[in-house]
Amino acid sequence: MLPPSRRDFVSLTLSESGSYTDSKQWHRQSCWRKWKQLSRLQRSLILFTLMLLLVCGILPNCLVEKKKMRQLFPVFLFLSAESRLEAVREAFRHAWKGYKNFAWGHDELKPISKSHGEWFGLGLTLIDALDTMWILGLKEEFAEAREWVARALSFDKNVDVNLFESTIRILGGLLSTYHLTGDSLFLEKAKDIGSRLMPAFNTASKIPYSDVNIGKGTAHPPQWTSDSTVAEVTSIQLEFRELSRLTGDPKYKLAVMEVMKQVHKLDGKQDGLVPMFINTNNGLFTHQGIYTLGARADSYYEYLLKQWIQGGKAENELLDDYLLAVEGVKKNLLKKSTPSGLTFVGELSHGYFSPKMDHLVCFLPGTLALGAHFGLPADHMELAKQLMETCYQMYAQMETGLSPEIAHFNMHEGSTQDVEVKIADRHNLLRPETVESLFYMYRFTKDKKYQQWGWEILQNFNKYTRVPTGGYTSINNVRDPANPNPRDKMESFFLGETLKYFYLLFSNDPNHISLDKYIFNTEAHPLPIWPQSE
Ligand code: DMJ
Repeated sequence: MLPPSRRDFVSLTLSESGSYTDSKQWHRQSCWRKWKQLSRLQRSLILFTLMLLLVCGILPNCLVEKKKMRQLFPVFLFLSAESRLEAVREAFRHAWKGYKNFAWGHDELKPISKSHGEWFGLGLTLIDALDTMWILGLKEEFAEAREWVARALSFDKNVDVNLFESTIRILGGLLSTYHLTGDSLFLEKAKDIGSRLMPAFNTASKIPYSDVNIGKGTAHPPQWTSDSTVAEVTSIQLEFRELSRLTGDPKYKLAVMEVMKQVHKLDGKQDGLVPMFINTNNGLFTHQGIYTLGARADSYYEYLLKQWIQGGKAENELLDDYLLAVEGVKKNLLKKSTPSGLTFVGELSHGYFSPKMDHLVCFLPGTLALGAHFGLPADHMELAKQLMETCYQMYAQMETGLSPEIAHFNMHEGSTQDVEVKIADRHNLLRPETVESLFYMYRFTKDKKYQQWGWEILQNFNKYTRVPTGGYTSINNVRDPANPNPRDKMESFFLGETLKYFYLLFSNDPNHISLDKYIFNTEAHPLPIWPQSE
């Protein structure tokens, strides 16, 4: 027996003969009948094919609200790799235009006031951006900048610089540019700044001071304390070790490895997690009991792993400390948010957990993935994937699609929003950490969603931080798309790191700065992994 619908169809067919005069109406009815004649499977197939055509743009675009489609079918909307790479080059050129016109040779561009800011007075943005230009293939821009380094860059200046910042940005930038280009100019400049930074290590404990006068050869702690920051004294090792290798002079390496040796043995850690300060007189941790993977501790963890990789995976103490710290993170700092169950890394203060996570912590998925790539436990990669999702959500859940500097995660039952942002934490400084981790995650998994997430972020930087007259600016409020409130500063790491990681994320060539040959310092400057024989 026919199902009821078929019976309807049969009766309709019979009544049709000779009674329809309006051909359009007849055609419609006829199509409808044919449609109803099809089996459920046939109808589903046709619907699915139509949907595909629609998504691929064969049917008119206006039929679909693009944004909705992007959310539903992101896989169909990938742009070609080349157009994304070109978009990054274009962003770089735009940033460079502002720097060149209003801040040439100075540390930072102030794109709104069309002026510059000075920190050390050493052309910080220009040096930080050298290897980015090389990697992006921006030859003209690179040539101009090289000219400035050759003619105008002098470290013979009566100026106080921060040891950590000038090591990772200037020494790191010069060393990596030397390696990429083979141009000895950059090595000479690296030797010059490296040796001028050495007075920082002349302390009673051999834990370096935070500040050095590179003209006078004197060093000192900040005015208000004799402490240095733990992340700062433990994240200069990749650069000084490489300087020793290149110069054949062991003094640089010995100085920074002494710091690692001492920190390795120190009391005051909790399950491998370190406090944020260390005293330069007695070499002990201070302000104990506070543990974070964010500001003042972050790159300690990153450099444990990276030194181990740089040195050919032979320095077991570094590996042991890294593995212990990852377990410490899991045990003490990892929680899930409500309602979505995002895994996040909070902080511990004298036994109390705080669901606060700095954007800086978003280096962690990339570092965990890098470790897993070099043979560390597979569950590091699983954690990396979860944290990567969280870091992406720190962007996606904001009204501008840009992450705040600090997020607080909800853990209360019944919460409707995972991420909350305090008013003082709503700024975005164009930081790189999430894009950096997306780059590692894409390299190791080949999962296109990481490129797609990065693409969304780049578009939001363009929408809310690009200054029409040149440059990009930090903003004060990621929650207000109508008034993100520019801060008038383009940090050097936007060119040194953020745009470089965008470019490498969108490149499908794993040999373009191969992660088996290079290790990125914490300012995104690639340094060679030493050959096993060394
Ligand atoms: C950079 O200078 C480095 O990435 C550092 O490790 C952390 N802070 C900035 C970028 O956010």
